[in-house]
Amino acid sequence: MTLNSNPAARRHKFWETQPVGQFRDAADASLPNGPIEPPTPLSEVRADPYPLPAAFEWLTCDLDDDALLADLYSLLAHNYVEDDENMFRFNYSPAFLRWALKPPSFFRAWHIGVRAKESKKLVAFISGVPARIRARDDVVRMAEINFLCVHKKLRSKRLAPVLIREVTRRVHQENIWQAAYTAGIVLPTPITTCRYWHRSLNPKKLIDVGFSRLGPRMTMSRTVRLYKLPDAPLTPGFRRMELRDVAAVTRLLRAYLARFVVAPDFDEVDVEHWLLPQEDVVDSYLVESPETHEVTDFCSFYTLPSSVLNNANYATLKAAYSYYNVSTKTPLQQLMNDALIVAKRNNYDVFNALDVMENESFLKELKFGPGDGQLHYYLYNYRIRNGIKPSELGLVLL
Ligand code: NHW
Repeated sequence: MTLNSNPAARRHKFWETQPVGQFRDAADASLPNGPIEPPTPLSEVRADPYPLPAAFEWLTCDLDDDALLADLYSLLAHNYVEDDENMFRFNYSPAFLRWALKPPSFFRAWHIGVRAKESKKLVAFISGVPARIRARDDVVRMAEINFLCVHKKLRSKRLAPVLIREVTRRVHQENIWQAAYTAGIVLPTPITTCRYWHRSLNPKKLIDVGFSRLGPRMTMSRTVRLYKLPDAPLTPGFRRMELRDVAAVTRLLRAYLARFVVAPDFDEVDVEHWLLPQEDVVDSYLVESPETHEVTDFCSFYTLPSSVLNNANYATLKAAYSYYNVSTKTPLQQLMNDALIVAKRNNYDVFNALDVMENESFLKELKFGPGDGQLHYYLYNYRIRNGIKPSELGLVLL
């Protein structure tokens, strides 16, 4: 082992100053669960934005402005998350960004850009959206922080801590003191660490772009046969969710999410926003019993393509990401098989799922394979001693 190859031994000049679980406290059983520090009086929350290097200025983003949205799309499309081998980069669509960043009661002040004073070019971004997240019996108002991005040319200049401090300040101004976020890197301290699993829908393309490899002793035609799916869903009464289903889906989802240690506290307004289908953004299906017309099961996925970097034949991979799924009558495995079928029918190349909630129960059976990246989940200013297992987590962040 080389020095500091253990992430917990690495110094974190910024994170060591923040109210998050510190690695050194991991063994301290006397620390209580819940908020790490109490709220400060609102009058003591810093009134002015944090200073930026002289060439840059803050920009509160109006995502209803198509030109600004296009700038944000472009910043992320060129500078956001890549895989370890730099073969793929997330390519969140403009419509997706609007959906992700403008949920009910969103705060415009939490859509924070940094631009060059002279050229007005957008060079960095961070965002928050409000959410109610339950940790054990405690429903907490939080910010979900996402889309932290610094232009490739401005990396390693400690801009990220400035963005994080600024979003924290603006969240505090709304009298909110906790946050949830995920990252592919290890920071102090994950509440849990999940793995992505991938189910090939278009194996030939996935192999051509280097996303997957032909298995040992496998030919392309055997691989294509292995992943073949029926043309239409198999479960009677399986159909797309509609506006009239919001109440039934909310009931199903609330009852289901109550089983997990950390999960969102969704009401009907949230469900309408986060789960009602929007083309190429989010898609949801349910099973309505042909006899009783009761809604008994539900599944959903969101659409997040990745740019394929440096491939002559393909520019993007169309990926579906498992979102929230609830089974009460249809076995979860059968429900998810139908989700795969509709994703395949809608030309997705791959269906991804984390090992959260009860997903482990269908991953292997439905021919998902484990990915190499990990996704760490974090809470800001909220301690969950000893963390939780992925299967105890009922939260999917975009
Ligand atoms: S995770 C996706 C993050 N984005 C990307 O990976 C895109 C590509 N990379 C970049 O744009 C989903 C840059 O590399 C970024 C870092 C901007 C990531 N989370 O400026 P410096 C999210 O968006 C720490 C948190 O020199 P850089 C969730 C790092 O540990 N911290 O780095 C976002 C170090 O601090 P340390 C991260 O490479 C959650 C410092 O930044 C991080 O030029 C945010 C280095 O800064 C990450 N992903 O820019 C937290 N990556 O202490 C929200 C690096 O270790 C917290 N760092 O020295 C809650 C706030 C709200 C609270 C409300 C009460």
